[in-house]
Amino acid sequence: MGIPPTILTIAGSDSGGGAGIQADLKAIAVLGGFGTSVITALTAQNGLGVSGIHAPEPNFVLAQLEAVLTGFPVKAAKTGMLFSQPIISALAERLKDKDFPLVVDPVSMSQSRHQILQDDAVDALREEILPLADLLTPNVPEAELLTGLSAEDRDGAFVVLEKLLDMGPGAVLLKGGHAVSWGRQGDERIDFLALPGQAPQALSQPHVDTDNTHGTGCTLSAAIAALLGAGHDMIESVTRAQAYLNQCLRMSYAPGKGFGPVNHMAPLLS
Ligand code: PXL
Repeated sequence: MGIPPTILTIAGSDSGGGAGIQADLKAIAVLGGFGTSVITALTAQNGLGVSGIHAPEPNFVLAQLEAVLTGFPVKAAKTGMLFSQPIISALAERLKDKDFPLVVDPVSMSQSRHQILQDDAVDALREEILPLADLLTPNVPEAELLTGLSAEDRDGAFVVLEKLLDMGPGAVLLKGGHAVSWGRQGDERIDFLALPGQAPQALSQPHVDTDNTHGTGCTLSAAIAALLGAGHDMIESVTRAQAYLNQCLRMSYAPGKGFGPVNHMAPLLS
């Protein structure tokens, strides 16, 4: 057995086990990576919602990052819940001279619509983190929050993609899904991948009818990072990660009250 590539997740903890760091480490392991983590915040959470958030001092977030970067040959990373402006600025300063691809999931709300990014952190995310991203993976509300524009219809979504690319990431994956008309085509659910100088590409997956969707965004971005770290190119990493998430949705279940998570183990069970 070769040594698995080290993948880093920089994100929040979900005590409910389905999103955040817990989702990321499971996805990374199943896709063949060795997962390391920098925990930006702790959420007290279950399938019904978030009841509390506690964030460490930015210096301790940085101490975790320093320990991982000096101890492991990180091959790819992702960011999820970054929570506050001071945490974002501290991370951005240290990540400036990274030599691995970075996937940025610009998480702002939990599935239960609890705000997990502070209002004054949006500018820091846009100005300090987006330029460091090789791929940005917003859903529609996050894309609208970052640009101040509507992505409800397809033309609007394309303008939003252009505007997001102008903010500096190497590529943008705008996640459509059921929430917008352009995200639904019969039984297919569509995301658009935009690379600079190219028309956005529609990447679709068959719809899975389930309420157990907790952690989908975290899982997708962690899976993309794991695949980039294993040496796949951007399109291959995104499409394989979408297929992995689709499998996880098909085998999802609710282990407790409320919305259940996706089943990260799916490829090992089928
Ligand atoms: O949905 C994104 C997300 C990210 N990170 C943490 C979360 C959630 C959603 O609940 O709890 C820690």
